Amino acid sequence: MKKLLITRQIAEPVLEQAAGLFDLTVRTDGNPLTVADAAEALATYDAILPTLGDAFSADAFAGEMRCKILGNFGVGYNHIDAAAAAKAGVIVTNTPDVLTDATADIGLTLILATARRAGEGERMLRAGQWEGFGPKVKLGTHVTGKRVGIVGMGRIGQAVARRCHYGFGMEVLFYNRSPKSVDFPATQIRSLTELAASVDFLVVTVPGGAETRYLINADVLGAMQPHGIFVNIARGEVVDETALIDVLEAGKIAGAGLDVYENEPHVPARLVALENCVLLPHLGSATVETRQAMGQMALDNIIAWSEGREPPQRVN
Ligand code: 8YV
Repeated sequence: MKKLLITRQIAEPVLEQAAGLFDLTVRTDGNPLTVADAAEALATYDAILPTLGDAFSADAFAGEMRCKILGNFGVGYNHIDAAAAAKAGVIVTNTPDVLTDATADIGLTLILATARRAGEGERMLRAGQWEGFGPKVKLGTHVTGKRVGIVGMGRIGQAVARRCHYGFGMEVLFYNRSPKSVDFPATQIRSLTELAASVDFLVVTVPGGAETRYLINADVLGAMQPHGIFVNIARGEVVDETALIDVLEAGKIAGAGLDVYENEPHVPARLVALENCVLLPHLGSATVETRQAMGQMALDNIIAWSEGREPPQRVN
């Protein structure tokens, strides 16, 4: 039997199926693998099902290699050096599509919660500070009919845009590295700063990794309008977090809704102190249905490899 490591406690039915097919080890430690842990796992197991943050950097692939496949649990795999893996003969797969809707829903949750000051209102109520209805209590920004700018019109970007257009009658503008046509009304803008300057809501949905690191920098954030709201459901490293905090503190933008951070799970105290931010703990794909589907897809890729078939969601 091939040795499989699953690095976190994922959905029970997936674990049960894996236990029937492989010599299975499931980590109980909630912390991600360090580079040294990752290197040891690569030398010990035939297959690994890793999650966000497990440090499969180039250094992890430098040593002894027993592993043949990393079936990543998640669409984003910026914690895996896929090129180094390929060089070491390790297949990498991911879990696209199954989490698109859940992640887009979190995007809309953040747009609405930030614009309508839901976090602030909830905190006030729970603190026993609500003094009753007032015509001017916690007035927010209208969402319906406004203009949204999507940064990265991939699967998740399109799903956010569709919700904005069909659900909220919003005008959709977007920035994408390559020309992109979509099956709903949306205008591609060539410059990211021009997009930032033109919209009421700027939503980031690009993949993480070296190519998009700090794509959202002080220039882009500085171009936003004072009533603009910034939303990130991609990866924290896509945004210069300090620059974002600077514009928020200075009141140069109206607020931010964030699901991801530069150094998760660390969230800077300056960000936590800002009332006009809605801060979620990386919940993008966190529904029971989606997390089960992700686990199943990751395992199915590993099963395909173990049966000598091409893993369907191979990325390297
Ligand atoms: C996952 C995500 O929960 O799929 C992704 O890229 O960001 C999350 O929704 C995470 O990757 C789990 O490993």
